[in-house]
Amino acid sequence: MTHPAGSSPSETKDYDAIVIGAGFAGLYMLIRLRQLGLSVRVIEAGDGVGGTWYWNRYPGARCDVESMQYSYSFSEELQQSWQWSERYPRQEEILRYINHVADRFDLRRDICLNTRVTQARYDEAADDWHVQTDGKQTLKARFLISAAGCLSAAKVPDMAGLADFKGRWYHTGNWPHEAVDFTGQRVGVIGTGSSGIQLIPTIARQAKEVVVFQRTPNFSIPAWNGPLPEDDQRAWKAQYAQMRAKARNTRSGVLYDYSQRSAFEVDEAERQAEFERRWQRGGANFTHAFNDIFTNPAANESAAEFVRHKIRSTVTDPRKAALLAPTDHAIGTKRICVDTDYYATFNLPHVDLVDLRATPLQSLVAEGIQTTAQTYALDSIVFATGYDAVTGALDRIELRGRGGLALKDKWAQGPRTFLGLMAAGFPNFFIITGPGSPSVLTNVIVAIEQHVDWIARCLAHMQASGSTHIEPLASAENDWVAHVDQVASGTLFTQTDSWYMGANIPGKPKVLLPYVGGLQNYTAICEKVIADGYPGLQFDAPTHQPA
Ligand code: N01
Repeated sequence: MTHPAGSSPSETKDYDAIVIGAGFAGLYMLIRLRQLGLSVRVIEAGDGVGGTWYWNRYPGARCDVESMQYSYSFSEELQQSWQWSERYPRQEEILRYINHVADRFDLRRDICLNTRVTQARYDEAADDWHVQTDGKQTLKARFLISAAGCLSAAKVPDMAGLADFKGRWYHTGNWPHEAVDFTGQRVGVIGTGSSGIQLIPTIARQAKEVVVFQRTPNFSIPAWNGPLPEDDQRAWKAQYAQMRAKARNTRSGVLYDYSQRSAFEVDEAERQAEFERRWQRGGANFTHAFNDIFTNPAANESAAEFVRHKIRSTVTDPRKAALLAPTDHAIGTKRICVDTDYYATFNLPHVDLVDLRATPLQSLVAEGIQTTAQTYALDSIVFATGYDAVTGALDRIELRGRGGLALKDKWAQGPRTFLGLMAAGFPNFFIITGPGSPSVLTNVIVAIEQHVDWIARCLAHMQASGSTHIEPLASAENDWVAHVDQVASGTLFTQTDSWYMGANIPGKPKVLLPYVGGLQNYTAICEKVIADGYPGLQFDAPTHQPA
């Protein structure tokens, strides 16, 4: 039975599987679990489906993967029938698409909205999971599957004086559902990552004054967004299956133009021409101009300098231009941003840029933001300050495995998983796009479908062999963690303080959270595990005594 917004079942209920989250991952997992004949409950904190795209409704929110690729591939009818309107999809359009999927596949009856999982505890005797929600329900299930998302635990920094601020404040990842009108307002924006870079030009079109508080500048490539021509859409659809298969066989799950050349196989003029060609095409394709941009500091610097030059030639005020041009990290080692008019926005007379490195933010005060230099009077403040990424959503649940071990404690020195899918000591528990899988370095829908399909195939194998218990061996987990670390150490990613490294969260261990070995290589490893009969996984519970 569907539980409408605000209501929830009160009795303790048993299911075969409980899925945490009704975003792209949770919905597809539900479809696959139903196909296996399993009873499923999806628990969703929001009062609608959509996950990240339900919460991120800030002005200008848009995906930086192109519409034709940022969608499910599991249903030919679905991908043929859905019409995208723009090259890069707006948040509203993605949310409409997700809702369409929920209706089309009749998913809502197994989704409990407005309910947050607060605790999940593995019961060794029963070999099942007991799940507690904020609605004080207790649900039991053999399998627990996290579809809680990689960028869902919004992080408002601990800032002195937040409670004193007399205006209104917002976080991009938890935007109000009612319209927010900044007309005539003085708005402060803290944060210049992907969210801030999308939001700042949009707010600047409305507000009387915008003050951007920047700690670290980011590299951004223009989107050159526009309507998606009908012909392009038709061409994609004519060969959708082949295009999807090709995308799955790339390192990021996106059909970029991946160069096979080193930046120094060509001369300076050709290198610049290649960067220019990609700049004119727009989007994250830029960082694939040469095959050594993520591994060779000199190759990376040539790409970075090209972008810095673009910034300097766009932003007319030399002070702002210098502040906006990143020099502290290799391009692409923080998530590359894709924008519409970001740099040009700083040419508007009512848009100011404050360098928090030179004049650190001291506190919020009743009238606005106080730095070491001055107080900025503001009506509203927007925190575009990001997420406790990849592990944050799970850390916020009290999730306990064998012997009462908390997942948070197990991961205290950095996440440990087998394939990013499972954790030793946490039987019958799967994580979709977990740490140690390609996740946030990919078109996440491609990564989600790969994980969900793998989990469904694994469960089908268990059904066929009559087993009800699965758990990775500690040795297999150790080997995987060592491989993830070894691949990471050959890249420039580990040299940058980014959310990929957990560096944005005080106290979080600095570990490259996603697997950087490429989606296609990762998928091949997962396929081999299936083909070889699931080595590294133990089926059936030695501690479980059937009644
Ligand atoms: O968050 P971020 P985001 N004082 O962590 C600053 C995806 N996404 O929400 O770098 C002052 O990238 C922080 O500064 P610093 C995408 O994967 C995709 O923008 O820590 N500043 C930084 O500038 C993306 O990467 C899309 O020095 C503080 C900013 O806040 C990911 O989500 C759109 C601060 C946070 O940047 C996260 O992006 C949006 C403090 N105390 C998001 N704390 C698209 O598809 C933090 N900052 C287009």
